[in-house]
Amino acid sequence: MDKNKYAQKSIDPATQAMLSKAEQAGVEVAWERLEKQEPQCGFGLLGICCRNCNMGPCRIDPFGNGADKGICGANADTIVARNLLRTIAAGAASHSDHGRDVVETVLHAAEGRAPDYEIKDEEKLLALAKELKVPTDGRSKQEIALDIAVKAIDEFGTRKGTLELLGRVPPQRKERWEKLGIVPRGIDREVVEIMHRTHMGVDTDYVNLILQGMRAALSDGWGGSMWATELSDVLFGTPKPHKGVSNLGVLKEDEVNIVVHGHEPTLSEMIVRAAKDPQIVEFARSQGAKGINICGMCCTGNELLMRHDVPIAGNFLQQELAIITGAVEAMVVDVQCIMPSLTEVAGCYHTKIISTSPKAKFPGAQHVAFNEEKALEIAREIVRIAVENYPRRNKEKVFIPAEKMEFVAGFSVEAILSALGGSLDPLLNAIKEGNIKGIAGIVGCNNPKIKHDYGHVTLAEELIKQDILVVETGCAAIASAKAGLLLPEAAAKAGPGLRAVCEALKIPPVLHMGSCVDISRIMVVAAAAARALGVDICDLPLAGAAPEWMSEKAVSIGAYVVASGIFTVLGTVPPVLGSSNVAALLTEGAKDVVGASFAVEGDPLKAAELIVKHINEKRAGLGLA
Ligand code: SF4
Ligand code: MSK
Repeated sequence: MDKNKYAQKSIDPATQAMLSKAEQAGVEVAWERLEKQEPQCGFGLLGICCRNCNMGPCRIDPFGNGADKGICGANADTIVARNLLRTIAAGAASHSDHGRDVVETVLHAAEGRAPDYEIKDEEKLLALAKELKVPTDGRSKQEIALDIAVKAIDEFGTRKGTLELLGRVPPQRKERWEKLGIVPRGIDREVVEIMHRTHMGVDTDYVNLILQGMRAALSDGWGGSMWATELSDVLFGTPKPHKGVSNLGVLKEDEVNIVVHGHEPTLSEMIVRAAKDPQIVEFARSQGAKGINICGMCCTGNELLMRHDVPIAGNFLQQELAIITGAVEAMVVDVQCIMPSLTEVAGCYHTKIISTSPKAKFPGAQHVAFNEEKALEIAREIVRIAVENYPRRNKEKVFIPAEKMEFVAGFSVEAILSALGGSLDPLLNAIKEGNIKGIAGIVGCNNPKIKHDYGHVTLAEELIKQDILVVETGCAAIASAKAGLLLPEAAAKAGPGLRAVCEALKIPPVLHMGSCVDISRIMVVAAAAARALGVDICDLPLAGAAPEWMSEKAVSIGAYVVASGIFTVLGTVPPVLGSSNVAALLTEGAKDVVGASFAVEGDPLKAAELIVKHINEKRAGLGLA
């Protein structure tokens, strides 16, 4: 076996071992499919192809020898900006539709139509009620939850102007948005407006287009995504720090392995409950298994590990590899980041792919329609299907890599405040004193164009060395979990200032704050810090990074993080280089507009340098050494 070949694809030994197994078994995975796509289409990479009407498709010649306009006359600036906006619309819609589903579950639970769900975090419910001016005196938690859910559901298509949760935004930031005309309205309106403005013959001004992209993204970050986080906490409990285990080694040779994958916690929470049912456990024993092992994958996994002792099998590029272990009885999928290849890979093993959302069906998968009115019953059915599949496991095909790593996760805003003794002051003081130089959010996916987990782990290690506290979500956080960076002991890898703070608080130098929608938690901390210091978010020593991003959701995230005033470094290039004007606006001009901009840097060591420089500049701006 040419070990080096796999080491070029991933830094994770479990992934390397599974790539070898996949190759030996002749099972194709994402890395090989990327090779077959190469060289990738240059027009697509530059963002200069358009098929927004049927006079096209049109494309701009990037070398200036051929067409410099589409048939309608749209130039590269218009085409690149329109394409970017449609990407933002898709990403913002995905997060926010997830958010809407969570809100609807709370609504139905409060109405008594989803009897298996209950309000788990009454304290958070009451805090939200206060924020939203929902009366609480003498009222049951169901009555309060109902009012909150109705207010929240109205937010998605609100006709009353701006969003409820914008009360959290520092006034300086809101004023900036008002001047620019980008105060976000309901997500339904913003996404529809993007689709309208990018239709043939509507908005052709790239600056005007990009501003609408920011507005829609802000509606995701401070609306749809934030509602997903807030109400998931109300329904399933606000995360608190606790230990877990990560990587493919969490799969068990002698148990029924069920991997829950996707994004929404509503069904997976029930699957965790169903798998503990003594009758089902007994049934698993009758099938020859010692028990039932529920593991997470991607952000469904992140949602579970934030609140339960549920191990996480891996991040985005490990979904196919989990099946290739030959030890997974069922992979239960909901929405987003589920590779269409899964059913084909599963066809080589006994694994059943079980789709559950009416929004996401997969040819070759078994569909068990999720219905929150019968949530636990459906979860039991799914677990039973997996258990019945256990005797079909071919032991000769099973190989589970040994690698697994402990981690501590569950750093909600509330948990961070509690670790700090109830207020942000100790953190702000540590920043003022220079023990912590600043905070960087590392988020986003895996992408086979970047060595798997290398971007995330290298950047996080480099930043903590420089006394920068790292907060993470999504597949970035899973990468850090596998690398051991989410343990308090990892403070030994941090610079002396950060190390001392982490040791005093008994926290890791890299904090896992949740799934992709939970980037809203990072925004809440940033906004609260800015308010406490009386400055705008863009004045703070903060930065964002998405070293291995791939999804449209990541584009929406990047847009709302930058539009909120946080400098963000991307590890893979978005398709905007076909317009030097759009690229310049995003990387330079945006600073004058929203006080922050993007940078693109594929080398995480150089990305760390950019972030450190930025944080030092912001510290100087605040008069800090
Ligand atoms: Fe071509 Fe213009 Fe139609 Fe796009 S909108 S496909 S550039 S004619
Ligand atoms: S799952 S959006 S690959 S972070 Fe949220 Fe991971 Fe990116 Fe999906």
